[in-house]
Amino acid sequence: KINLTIDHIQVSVDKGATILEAAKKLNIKIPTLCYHEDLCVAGNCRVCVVEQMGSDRLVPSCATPASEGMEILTNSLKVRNARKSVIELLVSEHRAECTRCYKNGVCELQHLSSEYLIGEDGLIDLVALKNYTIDYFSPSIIKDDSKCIRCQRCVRSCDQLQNIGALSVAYKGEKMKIASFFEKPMYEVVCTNCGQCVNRCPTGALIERNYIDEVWSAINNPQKHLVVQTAPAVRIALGEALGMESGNIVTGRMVAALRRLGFDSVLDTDFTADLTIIEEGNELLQRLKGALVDKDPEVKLPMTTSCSPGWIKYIEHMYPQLLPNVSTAKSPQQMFGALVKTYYANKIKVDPEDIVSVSIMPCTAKKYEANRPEMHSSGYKDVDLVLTTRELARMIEQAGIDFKALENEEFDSFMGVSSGAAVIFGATGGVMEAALRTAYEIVTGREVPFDGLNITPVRGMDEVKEAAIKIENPLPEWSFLDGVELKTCVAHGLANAKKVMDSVVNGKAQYHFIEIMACPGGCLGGGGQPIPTNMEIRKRRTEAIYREDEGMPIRKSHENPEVVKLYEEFLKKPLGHKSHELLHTTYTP
Ligand code: HC0
Repeated sequence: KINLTIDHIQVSVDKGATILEAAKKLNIKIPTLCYHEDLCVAGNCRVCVVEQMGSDRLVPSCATPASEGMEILTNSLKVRNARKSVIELLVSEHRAECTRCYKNGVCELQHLSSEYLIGEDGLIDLVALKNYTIDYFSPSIIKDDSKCIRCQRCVRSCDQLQNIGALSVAYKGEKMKIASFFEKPMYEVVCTNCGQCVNRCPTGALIERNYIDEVWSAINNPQKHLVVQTAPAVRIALGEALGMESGNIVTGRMVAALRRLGFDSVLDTDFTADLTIIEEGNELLQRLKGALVDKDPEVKLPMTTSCSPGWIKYIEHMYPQLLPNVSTAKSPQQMFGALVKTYYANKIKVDPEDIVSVSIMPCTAKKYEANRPEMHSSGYKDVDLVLTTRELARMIEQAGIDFKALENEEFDSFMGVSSGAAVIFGATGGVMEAALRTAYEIVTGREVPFDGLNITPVRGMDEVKEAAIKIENPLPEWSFLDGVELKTCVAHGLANAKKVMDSVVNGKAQYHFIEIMACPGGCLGGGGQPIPTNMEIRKRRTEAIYREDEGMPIRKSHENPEVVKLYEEFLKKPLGHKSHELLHTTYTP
């Protein structure tokens, strides 16, 4: 242990802990900007400087390890003056049009500027002297260089969490900026639209492209029938953006709020998450048969999941040779969109032309996914508008709804009923767990041999997780699987996806099925979720997801009665003609 004092208070920390961490232990808040708990330390903004007594230096608390006998002052006049100068400089380089900024009220620089009483005096508007670009071209993310304070949190998010490097530091000195490859628009470079940079940008330099006004216009158009679907991970995080603690499940309140906002049908992406399991599970079994029985060289294993659009864009860029390994099943969002304008439109007797299909997603890449040219299989754009969890929270605030006071309401049917297996899609390992619950039962007629359906080896925040299930005594139709050990792997965050895919490419991994989610923790850590994010918050969201699953009356996708009915009435059978037309696709490099 290391003993030191901070603001004259004794504290002991483990060797290697920083001054910032030691101060946190005492509940002393030191302001930070370039620091983020999920990322390595950069120490470049100097906002977190503190005074080390006995030395005339100020040191950055985020980058300085605590040492024995240190005496630290976090709020001396010297510290305050230095910090204020740093903040003044940052503000002078930042286009501070705060009242018109999307991040107004939630900008970390604005907050510090207010805390340190940065007035007009002495401020030089350096932004006016510079050329800057605003990149509006991506359907997911807006990058506004005039608001960038060059803290590089985005660069580190893209590099360390996602191993992509779509953003990096370009030029030096006053010309230094955060740029994409050759300063091309984000949609032309390797950016996967995951939004992890947006989640960690302290200012309005990187924000989601919002479609709030488009949704309000549609709601207020009496010709239009507004259908909304909500992703699994929204219901366990939306409350955070509306003044609640993390880890609250707000499914019923969210449904009530969506009705109050004016949506005509409030439905659930979880319904098509269950449907995805039926289609994808059957596809896996079909591939296993093709590889093990027919020995067909065209059949590719391991099969990977396909529901995370950031992952799809990543594999298209980085491992195009492995695209045949990706499940052809569309994501639940897109299956939902294709069904809404065909099956559902017919059921409620509304012309699909008059339906506006909106989805609420924890994800910025879902905006891009909905715009992909493949996603028109209903004959229309399957999903018209995608809002993030944050955008929905803003609409609820705009409408003056007291979210905490809402009574729980139920989703509409049809396409509103789901299972616990669908809810856990929102957590890393959830799609795998849901798939195994169903696939094992299809093959053996028995429940998966895990405690109460909980397949714990695929749960949790380990970077790469593996689980193997031995198939014994299968039903006659699946006798070729007798004794086969089904090997699975789960990774979340694209840096971890890279580790898994490299091991597939070099032949070291012998998996049958791999789940990849682009974001840390899975969709619950998506780029459209409430800010801030850190491991602690993601863990609380994860616990909430599994609580929601445990509390559901149905916990296996194949037992969802609405999905069963959908097959009876419309699709007829998994992987059938209609399914191929509406629910499957292929991706090209
Ligand atoms: Fe996900 Fe999904 S689980 S990708 O993370 O599969 O975004 O929550 O909606 O589509 O269902 C996100 C979350 C979804 C889809 C589902 C899948």
